[in-house]
This record gives sequence, C-alpha cells and structure tokens, in this order.
Amino acid sequence: MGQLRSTGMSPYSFLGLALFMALVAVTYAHLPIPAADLPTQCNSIERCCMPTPYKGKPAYNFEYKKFKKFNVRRPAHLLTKKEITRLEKAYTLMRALPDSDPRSLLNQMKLHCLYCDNALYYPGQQYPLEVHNGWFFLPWHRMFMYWHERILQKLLKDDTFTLPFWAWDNSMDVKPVPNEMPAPYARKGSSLYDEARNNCSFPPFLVDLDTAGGGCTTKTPDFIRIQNDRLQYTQLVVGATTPSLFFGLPYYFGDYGGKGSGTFEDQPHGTVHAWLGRQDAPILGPQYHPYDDMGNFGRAAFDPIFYPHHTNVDRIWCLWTHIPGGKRTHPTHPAFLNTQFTFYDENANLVKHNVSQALDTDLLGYKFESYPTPWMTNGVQAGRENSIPLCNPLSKKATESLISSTPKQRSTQVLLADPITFKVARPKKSKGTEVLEISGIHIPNKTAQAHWKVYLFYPNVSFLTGAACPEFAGTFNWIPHVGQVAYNPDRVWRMGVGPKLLQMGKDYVKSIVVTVVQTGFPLQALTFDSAKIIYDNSPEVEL
Ligand SMILES: *[C@@H]1O[C@H](CO)[C@@H](O)[C@H](O)[C@H]1NC(C)=O
Ligand SMILES: *[C@@H]1O[C@H](CO)[C@@H](O)[C@H](O)[C@H]1NC(C)=O
Ligand SMILES: *[C@@H]1O[C@H](CO)[C@@H](O)[C@H](O)[C@H]1NC(C)=O
Ligand SMILES: *[C@@H]1O[C@H](CO)[C@@H](O)[C@H](O)[C@H]1NC(C)=O
Ligand SMILES: [Cu+2]
Repeated sequence: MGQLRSTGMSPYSFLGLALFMALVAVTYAHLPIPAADLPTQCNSIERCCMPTPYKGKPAYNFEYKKFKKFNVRRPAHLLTKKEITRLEKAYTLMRALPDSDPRSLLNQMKLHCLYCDNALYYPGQQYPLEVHNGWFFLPWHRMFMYWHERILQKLLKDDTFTLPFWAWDNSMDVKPVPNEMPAPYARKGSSLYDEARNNCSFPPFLVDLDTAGGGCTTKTPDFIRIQNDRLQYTQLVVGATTPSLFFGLPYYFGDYGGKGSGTFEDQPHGTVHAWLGRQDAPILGPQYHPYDDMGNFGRAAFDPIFYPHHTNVDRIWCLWTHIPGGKRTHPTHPAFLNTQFTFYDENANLVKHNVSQALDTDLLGYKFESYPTPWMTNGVQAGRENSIPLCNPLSKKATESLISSTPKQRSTQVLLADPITFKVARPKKSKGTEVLEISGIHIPNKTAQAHWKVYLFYPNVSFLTGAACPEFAGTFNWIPHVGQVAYNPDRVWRMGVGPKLLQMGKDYVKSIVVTVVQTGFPLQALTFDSAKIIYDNSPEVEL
C-alpha cells in the first residue's frame, strides 16, 4: 500500500487505491457463507471434527430429489408398533456404524457440534462459524434433519422411513400425553434411549417450557399446561410477527458470533434442551459436562431425542408461516439465501446445500401430519386469544401514573438479583413493526451464562410464574459454548412491542414500562447501553 501514501496520483497509485477500496468493500460487504470444506477446515478443541482422514468424493451441489409421494412426519407419541420397531432399528443401525463413518450417531453429534462450537475456520477469517444465535438457526437445523433422515432411510433400505416429531408444544390433557417424553424414547435398553438425561424429564413429567435449571420443578401439571400455551403465544405469535423477530438477526460471513437469536430459538426451542439435560452428567464419564447431553451444543445431537425435538422445531416453522397477521416469511437478503452448508449425504459423500433450497418443505418431499396447536390461540377458543386477564391489571390512570413515576433507561442501571424497571418512549408511528431493542449488552463474565426475561407494565412480577402472564414479553439467553471465543458486542435483543401492547389493551401509551429480571445462575452484573423503540421492516434487514 506504499503507493497510497505518495502525493502524486500516478495511474499505478490510482489502481492501488481502487484495489484498496475493493478490499474494503469486500471486508465490510455482507457476504453469504461459502460451503465449508469438511473435515479439513475443522479445528475443534472439543474434538468434534468429523473423522479424519475421511476421503469421499468432492462435494457436489444439492438438487431436489424426485419423489412420487410425500413422506409424512408423524407425532412421536402416536406411532404404531410397526413404526416404533422401524425407528428403533434405524438407530440401532446408526449406532452400529464405525466411528470412521461420518453417518454414525457419534459423528452426527459431531456435525452439530462443529457447526457451533468454535470449530470451523475459514482461511483469512478470524472467527469460527456459528449457526446458532441468528437467522441460520432454522434453515441449518432443517438441513440437518433432512440429511439425517436420508441416512436412516438408506440404512433401513426404506425410502418411506420418516422421522417423527415430538409435539412438546401441545399441552392438551389427553392420553397418550403429547408433551411428555415420547414413550419409545423413554424405554431403557432401546436404541432411542440416552442415559444423559435429567431424571425429571421422564414420563409422567410434562415439559416445562419455562424451565430455569432443567428437569425437576414444583409447578403443577395444570400450571405447566397453561404456562406453556401462553408463553408460546408470546414467543411464536404476538412476539414474532416478522422474519427478523422469529428467525433472528443477520449473520454474515466472518461475523463474530451471532448478533441475536430469534424468539423461537431461545424459548421454547432452547428450554426443551435445558429441560432434558442432566445436571450431574459428569458422573457418567470424563467426556461429559453438566447438562449433557441435550443441554449442551457439543453433545446434544448424541441423544436420539434431539431429532424429534428438531423436527418439531421444523414443523412449528412451517406452521408459523401460516399464522395470520404480520409478515411471516423468511429473510430475503442474498447473504441468507446464498449461504451454503456442507453435509454428509446418505452415501457419506459431501453435499453443498444452499439455504435457498431449504425454505420449502414441499420441494424437499416431506410434510407433517396435522396435530392441534392450542398455543396459537393462547390456549383458548379462537377469537378469544387476547381475553386472558393481565396479572397486574392497571386502570388507565394507574398506567399513566406508573409511567410518570418510572425513571428513563440509563446505561448505569445494573441488573443483578433485583429486577430493574425503566421506561422507553414510543416514537411517532412509522412503517414496519414496532420493536423494542436493547443494545450494548454488557456481560462481565462471558464464560458464564446470562439469562433474563422482560415484562411490560409489571414491576412487581414474580418470574417463576410470570411467563403465563400477558405481560411477559420475551427472554434473552447467553449460553457460552465450550471453547467459544466470541461474544458479539453488536449483539442486540429485540421484541415486538406493537403487537404486545395491542394484546394487552395498552396501545394508547406514549411510553412503555419495561421490567427486566435476571433468571440465570450465577447472577451477573448486567448493563445495557441503550433501550429504544425502532421499526422492523424485515424481510428487508441489514445490520
Ligand atoms: C432426581 O435426582 C435428584 C438428584 O439425584 C434427586 O434429588 C431427585 O429426587 C430425583 N427426582 C426424581 C423424580 O427421581
Ligand atoms: C447456491 O449458492 C452458491 C454460492 O452462493 C451460488 O453460486 C449458487 O448459484 C446457488 N445455487 C442455487 C441453486 O441457488
Ligand atoms: C466466569 O465464569 C466461569 C464459569 O462459571 C467461572 O469458572 C469463572 O471463575 C468466572 N470468572 C470470573 C472472573 O468470575
Ligand atoms: C403486583 O401488584 C398488583 C397491584 O398493583 C397486584 O394485583 C399483583 O397481585 C401483584 N403481583 C405480584 C406478583 O406481587
Ligand atoms: Cu441446535
């Protein structure tokens, strides 16, 4: 770059400047992630690289497979005896593959681990690839389920084999119970069983979608049913009316960790993981950490229940696109659509799969059997979604007086054991969805977890039961992975304020009153540089 410092602008220095500008443009351009060269690009301190030396054919580009009939993914708790036998056989075969085969269950675990745990380094990039905490969470896991299913089909020599889904989102009080661990996965000795699970995640315990420390809880089954429906209504319906809120924020090639997960990724998806993890897993062996298997990125996909969990995530994505209201599509940025991920296909060959080729399940050849989703209407009759009484009912006058007595948000306000409450002014209405954005999130110890929940107009909230209240507005999770280098300082937390205020009957207010409660352990001294209301115009989004 010596020429740039010379004063005369010779044709050569002009060329140098042009090259320099091009380089700057490339560095700051928002580029898609190119297909990783597995396994050579992997360098994982968790030892989750795929088997080396593994020599397959060169990676090929994915093309949709021709098919005659859709495969139908069925609820795991309603499988027939024959379907259970076939499912168990599939995992027996997968477990029997040698560890030199990238299709073995251990290597399927490693595949998930290497895409999120500080393992994939691109030449010239400083930070490893991360598919969580951002907009790739949904498409990457869809691809993973797709290739996992094709591998099982191949092992069974049966193209009609289809993964089941675990309907943990359904809280109906019926038998068999949809939101407990599906029976085939709970049977000791089965190929679907995993030892590293919380003892309170086995039947008859119901999934607590608001779990804090996993498994065991003092909540009653009736409370869990109500809570699960209502918190999903907030997280998946009113709180997720745009692609940016639901999928999460952009993640470009070279980024430093995720910029912010979608509502769905944090809760309920993340809480199902946390609920299953076994706190005392290290007693099982030196390879285990607390909350393995499902509670950690590194080992989650070793538990066969990972797969019906993620097919249910996939199903809820499909269902979400048909919920009326809002802009329920996928991100449309070229960096999203043209990102390619590398997988192992059913023949253990490498395949490059574009995100744009994972957005339509019809083209991928599968559907989901229909099963009720009471959370979509807040657990009540359709048309009465917003009839749930507030937990902190305030008259218009009391609301105004709460607003005037609440201080404005300050960056010096420290969130520790006591909740913090502040107000945020609403700007003039504009195009798009009204969203609360908290940015400049300081976590003093980034190798420890940090979790908080947000409520509107509810300063005296009890967070143990608060997620069942209409005032519940969202959740933030920072879950450091083993060996992770990156906490993205540009990470932000967002929630859809406009639709929430409508639900609460408070769209008239000029400021909102926000209460943040820290729910994690250990408690950290968290601060936020700024909390403001912005307008989300996704799918067009650049950050
Ligand atoms: C689960 O394990 C914990 C710790 O060993 C124990 O305290 C608890 O009673 C167990 N719960 C059940 C339901 O087995
Ligand atoms: C997939 O992505 C690559 C790299 O971004 C691009 O060159 C290719 O055209 C895309 N293919 C399809 C089918 O979209
Ligand atoms: C940060 O958290 C980790 C994990 O909880 C802990 O081991 C470490 O001691 C903490 N560091 C500091 C400086 O508190
Ligand atoms: C909060 O205060 C309101 C009255 O302002 C009361 O109705 C409600 O029960 C209180 N909630 C909790 C969790 O204390
Ligand atoms: Cu995952």
